[in-house]
Amino acid sequence: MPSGSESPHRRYNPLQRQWVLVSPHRTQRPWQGEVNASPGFSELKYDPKCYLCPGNQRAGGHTTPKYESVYIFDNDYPALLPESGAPERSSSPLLKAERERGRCKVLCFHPNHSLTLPRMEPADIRRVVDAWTSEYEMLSRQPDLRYVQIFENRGAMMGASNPHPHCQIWATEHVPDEPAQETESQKAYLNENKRCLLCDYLKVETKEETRVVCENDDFLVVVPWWAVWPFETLVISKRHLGAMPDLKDGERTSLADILKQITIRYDNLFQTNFPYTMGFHQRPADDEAHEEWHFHAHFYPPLLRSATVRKFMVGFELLGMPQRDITPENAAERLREVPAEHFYRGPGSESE
Ligand code: H2U
Ligand code: ZN
Repeated sequence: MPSGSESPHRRYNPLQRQWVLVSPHRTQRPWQGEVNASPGFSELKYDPKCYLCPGNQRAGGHTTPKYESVYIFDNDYPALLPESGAPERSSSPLLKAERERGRCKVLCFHPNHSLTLPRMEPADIRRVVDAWTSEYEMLSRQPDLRYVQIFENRGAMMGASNPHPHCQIWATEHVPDEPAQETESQKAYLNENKRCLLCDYLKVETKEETRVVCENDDFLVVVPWWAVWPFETLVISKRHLGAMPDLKDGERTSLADILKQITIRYDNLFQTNFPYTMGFHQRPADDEAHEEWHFHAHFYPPLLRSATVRKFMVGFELLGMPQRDITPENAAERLREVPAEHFYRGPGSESE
């Protein structure tokens, strides 16, 4: 960490081309909030009321079959539809609209209602990686789709409607704004430097070490220099590749392993079922080769000081720019210091 960084400064995010205000001195202000809460794990292996548990009824008369590893279905309440008419012409260019076709799917990670990624067996997470890969392949082949966004909302705090381990996949006709911005940034960096932005960033973080949380042969996890959320992390593939189908067999196993590693650390940090939104950023599925694209995942967790105290994007952050008190270096250190083994040994644990 460079000297002088205990005073307020701003840091640049080269993927989003945005700044974040860092105010490390503010962590010294008094705090009298709650520091502990219950672990928040469900101990039910099967919940008769859960629409994602094997054999149960879903909305619209569908039944979730008695699946044994992963299960994928079309979202019964899709935000996007395969067929969608063009919007009516508006009365002004300031009232712009475009058609957006797409698909929405739900992917259950495991039949056990109470398991979460950090508590799943590595071989079971590997099955999830395989399912993500074939979904990406299948959806990116559709001529009307140009982006495949795989994401997991975990915990009610992040809007997950159900504790059963699952993620969503939304595939869209247009590349959404976040990956579109990352595409432009990576393209510009490659043009200017003749090297990949995230390959270079990987070298910097490996050398500096202060923001590294954990790693394996094929992936590195850092609290990025420009992190906005207190314990935000970036999972970067060590090899330059653009999307899941490019992963070799061993790299898929490594991806499963690194997801387990980082989510265990998250749970251990506040000894809770740690909420987050996570998702993969992959090469757009349009007609271009996208040599600039470097596969990665973002974890955006809202928790700040304990299992119940979260960060809100309000005030200056809504009106001006994002701001953080705890430095990325400090967040990485705290995530590194927790044990690599999951703290929870409840009746829902696989290891029992
Ligand atoms: P979230 O927990 O991230 O909200 O994902 C659950 C999804 O499951 C959600 O998008 C869908 C919701 O539309 N769903 C069904 O497809 N069928 C149901 O019977 C209930 C919920
Ligand atoms: Zn369930």
